[in-house]
Amino acid sequence: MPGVDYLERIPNNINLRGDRRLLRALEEWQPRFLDWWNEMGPEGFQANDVYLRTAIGVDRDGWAQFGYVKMPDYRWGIFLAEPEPDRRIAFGDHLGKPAWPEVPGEYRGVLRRLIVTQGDTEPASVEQQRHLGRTCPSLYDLRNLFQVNVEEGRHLWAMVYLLHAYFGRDGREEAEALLQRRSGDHDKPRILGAFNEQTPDWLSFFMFCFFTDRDGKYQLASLQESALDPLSRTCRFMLTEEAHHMFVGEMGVARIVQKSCELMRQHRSDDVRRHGGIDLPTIQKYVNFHYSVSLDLFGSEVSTNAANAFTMGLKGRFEETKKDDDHRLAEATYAVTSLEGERIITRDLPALTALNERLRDDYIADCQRGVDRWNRIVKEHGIELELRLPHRGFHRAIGSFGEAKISPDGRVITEAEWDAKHREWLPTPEDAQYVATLMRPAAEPGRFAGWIAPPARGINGLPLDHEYVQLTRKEG
Ligand code: BYC
Repeated sequence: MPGVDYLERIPNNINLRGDRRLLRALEEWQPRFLDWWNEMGPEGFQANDVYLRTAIGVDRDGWAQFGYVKMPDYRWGIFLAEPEPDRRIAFGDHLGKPAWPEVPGEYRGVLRRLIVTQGDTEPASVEQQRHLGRTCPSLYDLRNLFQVNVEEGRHLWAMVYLLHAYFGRDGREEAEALLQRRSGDHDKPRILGAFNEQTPDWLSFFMFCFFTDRDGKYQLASLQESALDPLSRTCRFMLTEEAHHMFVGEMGVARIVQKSCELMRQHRSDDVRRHGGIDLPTIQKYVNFHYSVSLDLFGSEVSTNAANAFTMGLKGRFEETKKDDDHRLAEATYAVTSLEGERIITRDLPALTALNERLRDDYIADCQRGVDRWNRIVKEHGIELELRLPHRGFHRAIGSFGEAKISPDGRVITEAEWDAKHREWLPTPEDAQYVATLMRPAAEPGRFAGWIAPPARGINGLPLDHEYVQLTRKEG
């Protein structure tokens, strides 16, 4: 356990005790965070014991701690990955120079904005998911939801630490504002589009963890390359937590697909809804929705913001250090697919301004690998249907495609065609209503709702019928 001070009010591995000013600022923020958590965190389960994994160290073994915790008592803290000795800047104008221990004055504004944008998504997702506990498909899933939620809460801590430690009064104000905005709120919404959408049911939750948390993976991986060493180390540790969220999403959808296929085989019928399952065409519509709003999170295809962040050394590419080029991209080009007039075309553009698109491409390839794994389940059941990622231009709000209507198979279509067809492509209110009828709690140990298959194994080697959330001791 390298250097984690776990007994402190704010567990940390940054020697917080040695920085009185920062300690005081964070201790002032802590009760406000807890107020936010109690108001906007998982509704109705704050007094229950949950079998959670808590970070006690930043190495691989640091995750070995499992135990029952009431969520408000979770040890939210500040964990940075171990420093890399003599770390050098891997890209941009400062390539090869030592990584920065502090924020350079000239980059303050841009860095603050990146950190605030990242930080804002974390509480947003907790807010989006706060009602799901009431309709859990099993105690196993309920516990996973809460694990994801407390870790998103900790990711907020990670960004708030950076704001308090490196951005003075502006940072403190931003840290406050992170607790003030609310997902979906008309007057004070969260910053990015996907984080103002609703997560009303567990199908949406699993899709969100698969698609939207995966944006988190790619954004954090790019920020991990940052010349600002504390940001890099913070993101490096966050990425270890992010992996579990994507696992929850991928497995959740896989288990729904599995159950649907089982029902189709058992009843020799495609009409899975009659038998209490979620049919594959409905799953496809949810894929279309969550994938497209998550694609928007990468920004426009051509972005001077992204180019500047790269040149300044603030945000790199995915796996920057593994890339075999000059890491400056002054001359390089990159193939970008976008809408020009009425046509979708792919052209080589300056690689620097195409960085958002490049990251989106990495993300798309990763999503496809997951979809392929879902399709293997379908195939194993002898069913002739494939889930597909829609075209990158489908149902987009940000970037060139935001200005047009694109079909899932990548045709530029008229408003009239969109109006006639979008109900086949995106979840309709009736679909959502049907999914909502399935959302009845299965909260006895070992029980699973009828629309989702049990997972292959329990948590930390425990059986599936373990009481992962103890519901007997209720709130109040
Ligand atoms: N919604 O040059 P452009 C996660 C704005 S998820 C609303 O195209 P840029 C997590 C943009 O701000 C990861 N606005 O884009 C997952 C700009 O505004 P201004 C979160 C948007 O700046 C699950 C304008 O449009 N982390 O961790 O290159 C659960 C033109 O911008 C959107 C990050 O995002 C949008 N979708 O890139 C929990 C990393 N897209 O300047 C957590 C930090 C763009 O005109 N953020 N705009 O006022 C960034 O790196 C960049 O801000 C973005 C945008 C990639 C988001």
